[in-house]
Amino acid sequence: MRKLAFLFVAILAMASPGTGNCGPVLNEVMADPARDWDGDGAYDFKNDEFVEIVNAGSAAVDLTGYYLGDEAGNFVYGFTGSLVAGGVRVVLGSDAVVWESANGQSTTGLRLGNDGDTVTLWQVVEGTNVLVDSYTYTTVEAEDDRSSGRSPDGSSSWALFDALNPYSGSTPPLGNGLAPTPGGPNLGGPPPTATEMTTWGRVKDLYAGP
Ligand SMILES: [Ca+2]
Ligand SMILES: [Ca+2]
Ligand SMILES: [Ca+2]
Repeated sequence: MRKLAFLFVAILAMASPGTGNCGPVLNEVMADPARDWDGDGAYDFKNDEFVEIVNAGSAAVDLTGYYLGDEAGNFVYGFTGSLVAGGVRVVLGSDAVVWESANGQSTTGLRLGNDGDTVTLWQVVEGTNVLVDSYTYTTVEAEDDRSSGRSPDGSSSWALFDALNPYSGSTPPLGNGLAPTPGGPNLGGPPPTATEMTTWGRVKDLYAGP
């Protein structure tokens, strides 16, 4: 009986992203960008969307076989390389377009609807698509330049990063007054190293002003 109880707890732990007993999970989502988040010099509603993942586990993870998907589970981006424990990786809409083009798909990007939508993270294990994590956001979260993110990285609670477009309502997730951090740790903190995220420098430039 005790063994059964332990097994149940273990299964629960595996099924709950952000409990510290897992690998990559979704960490931040921006569905309705209003500026040039991918740093290509132009604003585009599709290319400047982003989804960030974090490795919430305690060891580096090979991201080969992990995919971002839309609400129907259609893949929009395939990861490569490895991610250190606690490391974050951002996928911009333009990254998804490049991946889709290389994989013979229509180049619809991350497909983050602005009326609320669901983002999914998958791992293909021996030919089977396994849902690793999903996040469903509301239309409030999908307003100009607001992102929703785990707060802090990898935890089970989500906040609205609303510094660029403050939200004063009371529907969770509540605004925390902080800026979105594509490729950087949520809730401030030092920016990641250059090898972790090159886009971060471009994002910082956005806030530096003239
Ligand atoms: Ca959108
Ligand atoms: Ca852009
Ligand atoms: Ca972030």
